[in-house]
Amino acid sequence: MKITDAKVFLGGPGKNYVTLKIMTDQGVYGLGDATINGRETLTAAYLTDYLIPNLIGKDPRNTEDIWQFFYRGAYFRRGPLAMTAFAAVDIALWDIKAKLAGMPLYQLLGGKSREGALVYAHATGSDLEDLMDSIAYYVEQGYKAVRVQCGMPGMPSASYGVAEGKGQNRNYITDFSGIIPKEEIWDTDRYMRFMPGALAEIRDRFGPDLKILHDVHHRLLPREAAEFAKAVEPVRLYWLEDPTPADDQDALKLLRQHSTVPIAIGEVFNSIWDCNKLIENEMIDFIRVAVTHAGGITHTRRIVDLAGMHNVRTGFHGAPSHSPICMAAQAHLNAWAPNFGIQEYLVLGTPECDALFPSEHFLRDGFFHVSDAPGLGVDFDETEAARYSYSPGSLPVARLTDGTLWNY
Ligand code: EZ4
Ligand code: CO
Repeated sequence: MKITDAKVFLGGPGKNYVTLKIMTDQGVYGLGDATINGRETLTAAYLTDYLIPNLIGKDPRNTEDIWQFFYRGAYFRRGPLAMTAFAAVDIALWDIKAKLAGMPLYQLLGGKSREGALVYAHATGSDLEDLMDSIAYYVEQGYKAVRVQCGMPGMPSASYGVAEGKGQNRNYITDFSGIIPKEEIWDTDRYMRFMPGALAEIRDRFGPDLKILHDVHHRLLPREAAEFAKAVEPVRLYWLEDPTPADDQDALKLLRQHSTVPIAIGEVFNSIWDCNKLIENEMIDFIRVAVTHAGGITHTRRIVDLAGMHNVRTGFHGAPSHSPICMAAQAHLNAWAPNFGIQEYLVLGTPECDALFPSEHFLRDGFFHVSDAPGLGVDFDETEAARYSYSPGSLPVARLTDGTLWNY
């Protein structure tokens, strides 16, 4: 069996999805995703210029050897762009393998460990009352877990995760168009004074059962993060996400000495070498890698197994910029993983998105149910794809009130 051709598609409804389709001499094809927010043309180029020419003629069933060929063969290892491009190939090859077996992909990983996978939604508000309405909306929809992000009184501009405007159609992704990023102002002192009290009010309003998550988005120094984690301990968060930037695998030592709040980190990691110390030293409770950004199923499965040995559960990244192909791959890992925790789930469920990526995966009462179709269980409509093209965009940057560039 041989790979005969592969194509990259760039674009989608409101998003620059990078979709890979690998064709074989037996008619079976596989789909992969190389979407990386704000750098989509680069993973597309990595695929087109290097990986695809090297795939032609290879046996698509040798997922491991092909992964090793690209990873070791790159000489300059790892990095988000390369690992995302490898992920697209790997996901597509697992799709082919499962289609050949006539099974949903999770069967090849070890079958189902649970029926539905717990997901969380994103509630957001320009102020606390607005956020309360947003949380109530998701609770009414049946969600058992909600991430809460809130605008802060006196903060000079909108900050990460916070909606502009109010009402049922609030969407915290406002306008990321253009290659020059928009700038936000971040005031750590105001955040430290406001947010713990706001989280306590949310807990009071919604009672003990709701799983409440909060994303600090890398904004605090290690000492500040420890103070914050202590302050929010009575709220009983499901998790506190990215309290500090994740580059420093020792940054959580102080926090761990002072607080038992569960910590989730890893959405910017692209390999097991970014998180092995965090996991082995049991500095985190949830690992947040995305299968798309961490080398695909072959590599992410190794991270999941290492995590499982150290009581770290999964909480894969699933922001709105993640394509339905990434989410399908994660759904199969979630169905299998013995140490599954929760899944962030925010794929744009619009008719346009469903038309481009038809699938039978579905969400019900706050749980994601994986499709039983052979392979990934998601397709790609090339006629629909012809409607879309790349639209330049960039994530914002953050500055402190004195102008110092900070962590977005
Ligand atoms: O900022 O996906 O938890 N989710 C997040 C996301 C990330 C974006 C970056 O591409 O932190 O909203
Ligand atoms: Co996050």
